[in-house]
Amino acid sequence: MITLHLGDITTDREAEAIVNAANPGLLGGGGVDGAIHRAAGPLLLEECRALGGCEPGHAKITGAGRLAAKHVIHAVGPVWHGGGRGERELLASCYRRAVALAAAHGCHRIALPAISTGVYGYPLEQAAHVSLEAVDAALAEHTTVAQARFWLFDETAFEIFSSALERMRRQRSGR
Ligand code: AR6
Repeated sequence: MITLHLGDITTDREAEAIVNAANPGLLGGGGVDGAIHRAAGPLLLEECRALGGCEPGHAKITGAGRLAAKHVIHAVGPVWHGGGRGERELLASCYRRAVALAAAHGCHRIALPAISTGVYGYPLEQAAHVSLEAVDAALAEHTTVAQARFWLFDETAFEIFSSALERMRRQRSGR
């Protein structure tokens, strides 16, 4: 099941894992990454230092410091260069790996941001389609993960994800 939520992902109280839109250094940054590190506290950065970075399209897991969740999954999306440098596959891949990691760590509910749609510049409509399709397929593969909770930070992003989710569901039901 995919659900959409408007607001700050760090306020999620139901997910056992929160996915972060990280960069390859995994040492924090702005946007959702900054918000997650601020809310989790210094323990998270300490754990991240031991990870040795992460390639775009991949994800790594840590504890969650002071957050209500048990884990943070640091997923590195692609920087948007116009769409011709494998951005779509890299974006889908980091979501797939995030869901696989959640499943491997026994998480039933995960919270996810709209990876790459901020500083990394991925156009929201295209990102919504790719992200929802990737997560939907990953949930079908990892059935112990029962809910993917997408957090959209503003109303525009929320509307775009809502339309994309509706379109995906209509296509699935053959209408
Ligand atoms: N909760 C939910 N969504 C948020 C929040 C929040 N608290 N804050 C921002 N967003 P971005 P990226 C939305 O830039 O594009 C960082 O510096 C935001 O509106 O956080 O993957 C990292 O360290 C946007 O829709 O991530 C990397 O260097 C979405 O989250 C780089 O940015 C993603 O925006 C990663 O860039």
